[in-house]
Amino acid sequence: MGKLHDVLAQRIPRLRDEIHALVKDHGAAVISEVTIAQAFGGMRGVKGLVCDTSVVEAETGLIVRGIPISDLTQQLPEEIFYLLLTGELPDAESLASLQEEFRQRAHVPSYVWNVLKALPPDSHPMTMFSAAILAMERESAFRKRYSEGFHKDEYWEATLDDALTLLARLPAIAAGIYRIHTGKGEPLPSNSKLDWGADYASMLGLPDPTGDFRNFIRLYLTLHCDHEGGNVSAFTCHTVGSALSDAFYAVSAGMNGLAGPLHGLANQECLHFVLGIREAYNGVPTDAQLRDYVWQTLKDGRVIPGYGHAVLRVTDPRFTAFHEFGRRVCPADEIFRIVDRLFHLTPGILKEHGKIKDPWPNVDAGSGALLYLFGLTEFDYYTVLFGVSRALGMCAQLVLNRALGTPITRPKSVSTKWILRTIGTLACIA
Ligand code: AMX
Repeated sequence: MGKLHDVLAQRIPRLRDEIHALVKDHGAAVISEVTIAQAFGGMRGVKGLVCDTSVVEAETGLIVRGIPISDLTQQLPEEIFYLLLTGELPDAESLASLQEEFRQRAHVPSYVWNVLKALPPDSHPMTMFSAAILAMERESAFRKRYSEGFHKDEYWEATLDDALTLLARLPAIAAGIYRIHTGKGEPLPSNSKLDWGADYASMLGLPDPTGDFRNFIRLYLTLHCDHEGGNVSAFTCHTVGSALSDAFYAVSAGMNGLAGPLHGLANQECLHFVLGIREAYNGVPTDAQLRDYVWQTLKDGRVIPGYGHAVLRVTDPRFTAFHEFGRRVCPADEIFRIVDRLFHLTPGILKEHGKIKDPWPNVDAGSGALLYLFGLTEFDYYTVLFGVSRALGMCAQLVLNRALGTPITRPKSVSTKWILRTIGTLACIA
């Protein structure tokens, strides 16, 4: 399995020893407490998971293996996968070896296309994406080796094998879904001369005379790669994987979480919001009109898509990267100008509104506008792009967890009665 496998094979024993010693020497140290509000409130802020691929700090945003995402915008997504897994960016030889590995595994078997074409035409692209990943489970190296019986120290190798197959095929599958779903025609063939992101862009079949679109897709895939371990898709993938369900089961499950409107589907909601503004004002509104529009949305009890975050308390650096890309490539575009004005006005309005903890734009506030500009106007497809990228993080986390023998996830739940009894109020209520 090439150089990536060899680098991991060399490092994993040391990593196992380090974690083993840490738990043995300090296993009883307390790192978190849980309040009743947290137990009822989506476990926000509870530290009960370990994830070394990336961290998200409230004041800095995404940091991948110690490197702020804003310093990684020039890297290819496959370099990011290597970084997530090993903690280092690959040298030229390691990158070439990983790209070759992807090329050798890139062929999508015909049964996957048959599954996709058999789905009803109104199926959401995320349903198609998750179904395609799940359909490939029959090829899992992990499941095959597990049923034959293999040593738990080798689980990570079979998981890496599955992850490489899955990732290698995702661009063709995702691009094929775009073409099938939008009726643009048969899936286009992969071009083995291109890198992972550029090949995906090319298989979507949209015009790209300047090469800006492929650069944008590379950037998109790099920026969405991972967001530590507790977000819905990563945590779902982790939990399913912890039952030793293989990477196809686990990543497909993670994608189902990503499909939710408060998570990965938010990017399509954002563009919808921006297009609604353009339609309402027949172009780019004045700042006063925009202010009214945002306030009215809040008064109607709706959220401003693309603003707020469960963890972040600053402008998401991934939004900044997209914003800078837009300023360079399409500063005069109407939709981009609305995104830009919203960025200047919305945080102040949300602060004044007073409910939201993070009034700043998240990753989704601007990416849809750029996709739209490049002709990718079918915004129910956008979460699939997010999913192709996020599969990098899900797969890296799965491989590392199998390497460390992370046990099955099983937090303890308690009943409301138990809580009432614990705080001594059950008698008053009952
Ligand atoms: N517009 C208006 N109100 C908002 C808001 C927004 N963008 N974001 C949060 N609020 C409101 C909440 O509805 C909540 O109101 P309530 O007390 O009446 O229920 C209050 O502010 C407090 O919420 P919070 O603690 O600041 O947010 P959270 O951690 O519960 O949720 C998130 C975070 C992202 C789900 C939320 O900010 C939101 O719905 N944003 C809009 C959708 C979006 O952009 N999602 C993308 C997230 C990134 C991703 O995963 N792709």
